[in-house]
Amino acid sequence: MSVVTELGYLGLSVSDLAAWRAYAAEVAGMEVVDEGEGDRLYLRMDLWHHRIVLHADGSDDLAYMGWRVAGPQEFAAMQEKLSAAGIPFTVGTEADARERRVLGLLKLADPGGNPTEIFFGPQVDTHKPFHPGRPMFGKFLTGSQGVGHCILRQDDVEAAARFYELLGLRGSVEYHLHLPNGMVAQPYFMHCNERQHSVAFGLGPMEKRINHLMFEYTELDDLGMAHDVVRAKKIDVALQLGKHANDQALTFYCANPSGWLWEFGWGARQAPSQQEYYTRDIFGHGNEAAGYGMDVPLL
Ligand code: MBD
Ligand code: FE
Repeated sequence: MSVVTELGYLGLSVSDLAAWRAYAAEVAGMEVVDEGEGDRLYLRMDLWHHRIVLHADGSDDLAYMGWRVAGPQEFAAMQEKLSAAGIPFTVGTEADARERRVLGLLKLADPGGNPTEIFFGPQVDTHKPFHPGRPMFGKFLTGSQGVGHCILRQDDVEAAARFYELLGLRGSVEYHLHLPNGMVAQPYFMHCNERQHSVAFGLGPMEKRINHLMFEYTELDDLGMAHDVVRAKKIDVALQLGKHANDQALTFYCANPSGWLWEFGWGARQAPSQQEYYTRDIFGHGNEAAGYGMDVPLL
């Protein structure tokens, strides 16, 4: 059985690379690495060569997600599993693998059409200490929990759930949120390691492939510092500080330079072994700036 073990990396298409360089370093605290290619920047969050690539190709959306499998055996078994399920994929060339800094990768699409990669063997630069883009009290929480989580566009939630189950994730609907129009939003959350969810969907129609990327600090004070910087720079906050019912992380959501959201977090609990659902968050998460697809009432 081959299962994915973490959301390992992300590629983001951006139009304003300079704004992104400043945002990633000064707001989030990520290490920006410029290897002189001109069309991209790498964002480090730990010892990996990178966790995020910013591609300056102008579409201001998710470019691809990379899901990790443990090694070459799991990589081969995953290809067999996808073939048996009739899911089309291509095997990345050596040049593709070099570009991603991995030993091997597959390229496919999830049912929402989101470019998806399955890889093994990331380049880990153990000789190069993580150097944050601004002073940090602690680190980014990655390791076996991967980069964080994202909420994706999926027109067919059931099809998306079956696809991610095939990859090895588990989960279900975790909220019934009563909307002002009388409808009930039922977002679906899935996990593949201790991180309570690595992917979620089912928040309704979306303009972009991605609504938000969540990442987590190990220290509360880094979340507080990020929040101060966001407020000082008057960056749009879509959801104010609050604590989710499912992962119980203290988070806030602010706009990134591509006009979608980054969710900054701290203190999430691990995924419980049995399914639960909730009707609201614990506290906070008040709606502030509208128009980012997060106008759902979480309280
Ligand atoms: C999350 O991370 C989230 O983004 C939403 C909308 C609800 C619960 C947890
Ligand atoms: Fe989230």
